[in-house]
Amino acid sequence: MEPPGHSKRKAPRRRDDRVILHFDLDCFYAQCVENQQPSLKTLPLGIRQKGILATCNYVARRRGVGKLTTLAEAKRLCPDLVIVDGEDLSPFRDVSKRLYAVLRSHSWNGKAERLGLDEIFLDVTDIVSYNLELLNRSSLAHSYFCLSRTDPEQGFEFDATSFSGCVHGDTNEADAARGDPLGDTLYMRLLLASHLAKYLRLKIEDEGYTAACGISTNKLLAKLVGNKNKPQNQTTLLALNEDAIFAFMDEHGLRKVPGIGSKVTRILEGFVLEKEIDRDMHSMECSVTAGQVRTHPLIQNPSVLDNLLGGRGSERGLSSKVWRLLHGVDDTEVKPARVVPTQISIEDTYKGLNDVSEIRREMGLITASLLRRMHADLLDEDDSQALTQNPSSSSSSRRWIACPRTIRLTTRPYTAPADGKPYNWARASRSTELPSFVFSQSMTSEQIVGRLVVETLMPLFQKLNPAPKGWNTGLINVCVANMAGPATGQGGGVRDIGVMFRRQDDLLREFRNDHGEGWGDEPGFASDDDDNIWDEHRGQTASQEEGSEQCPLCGHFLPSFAFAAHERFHSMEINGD
Ligand code: TTP
Ligand code: MG
Repeated sequence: MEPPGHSKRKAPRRRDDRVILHFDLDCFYAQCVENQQPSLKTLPLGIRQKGILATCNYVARRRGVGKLTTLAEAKRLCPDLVIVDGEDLSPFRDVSKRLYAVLRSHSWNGKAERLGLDEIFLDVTDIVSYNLELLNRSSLAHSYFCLSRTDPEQGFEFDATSFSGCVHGDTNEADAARGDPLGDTLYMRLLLASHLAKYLRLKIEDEGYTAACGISTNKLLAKLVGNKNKPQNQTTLLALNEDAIFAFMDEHGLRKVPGIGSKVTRILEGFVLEKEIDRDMHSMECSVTAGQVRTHPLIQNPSVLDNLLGGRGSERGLSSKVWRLLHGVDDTEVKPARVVPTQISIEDTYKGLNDVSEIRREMGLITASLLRRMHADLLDEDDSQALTQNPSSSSSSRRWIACPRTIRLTTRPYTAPADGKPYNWARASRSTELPSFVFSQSMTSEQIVGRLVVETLMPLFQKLNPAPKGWNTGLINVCVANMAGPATGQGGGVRDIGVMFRRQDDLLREFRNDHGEGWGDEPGFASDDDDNIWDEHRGQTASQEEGSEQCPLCGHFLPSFAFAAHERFHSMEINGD
């Protein structure tokens, strides 16, 4: 019998008309390094950033080493671990961009969304529907998958009587559908998508990189199911009815559901277990499953969640969003491929800089790296290679496809772990117009960097840090943003650039409104920017207990020394470059 005062349990409406692929590159930084030094492929390899391992290869993982392990712990677990410095992100960004281009080039509808450096969502609904129409019932085993509407030569042969890769789900349902495969279009759409996913993974492997892939009907399910078989594998979620989707979702720890943050987890876990949860005990682990919340007798609809999660300052729509996620419902679209990044930023962290010459030197290094990034990302594709190799020998044929109008300097003081103070997240920023000499074709990169540091960045630094000394600078970030069409006198524009930059303006507005200082989406998950539950953490300062602190973005608890690498990781995801 239903408890009094509660309406009937009602699942949110779902749509299963899309097919989404989610690619996650295996041990990404480690693969990049292995490709530079192939002899490392068979050895346990860790990629170091400021005292922790940002990642490690699967040889090391089999020896017990994990992501975000401290160097000392990793060495203890695996004494012969090879450790390579991963501070310079440029090679990772370059590979990320190249692999994204490979996947994006196969999209028909342009819906190819990059998340951080190594995850990509593709909405392949249109390609799959087209190929479903083409299937020949009488010879399914010898089917042909068309990759182009106009060129029938582009495609591959496949066996449409079975899935490619692993399948997760209800095999009884699958058997029933197999009796009349074409009778169940959802089954067949997922089956076709599994073959497309395999083809695309092989395309990535041609470039030297392996990935895991999840195949389902929305981003949430595709991302979750892709984790089932890693590395170098793929999993299709065969959940052909609502109950099968609930069964899949229910088994996940609450905190593992992308979009459910630590604060929500803590409240719901406390409610289910009927006890106060110590917030500092929280990590990505949670003893309560999504199913325990979804099926809780007192949580029958979002209005009950409202009472739990609502309250002053809570995000509008949070409870219905959590309710939908618990039921495996995620209507967020795969965002269209971005032609240019909304902004480019480079930063580094320090153990307290106080000397002006040190500040100037570090600013120079960051600015040089930023300029290289601008050349790679904002110059016409065909020409960027030449410019990257020799930026000072520019020719009039090279064009900027976008010109940032603003330069922003951000700094933050250093907090030593031993200080016993909460980690200082308070960044301060100053912006100004980006000088036009940055786009000069007659100056060398060194000259541009030199002028930018002296004429623009050091004055901004002085405004941000007016005291004559004792700055104790712990972080410097230089960012160019506010993309505009190509500057005049740069060899002309690009066709349809107006459309491109109207989109840019929208993206920038979104970014500025939601995340003033540049923080954005949940790590590891793309949610609608205007429907974002991650803001719950913004502005909080974590208390320092037992040497660990909570990331205000994802709620993950980390040792203090791990914050620099972790923060950089978030900043990459937000910048999307
Ligand atoms: P992940 O996809 O989380 O990790 P991964 O690709 O190394 O391993 P997996 O096979 O499990 O997918 O992150 C992608 C890259 O981001 C990773 O190679 C290193 C970097 N990274 C950080 O710099 N800091 C972090 O806190 C994490 C989690 C990742
Ligand atoms: Mg990965």
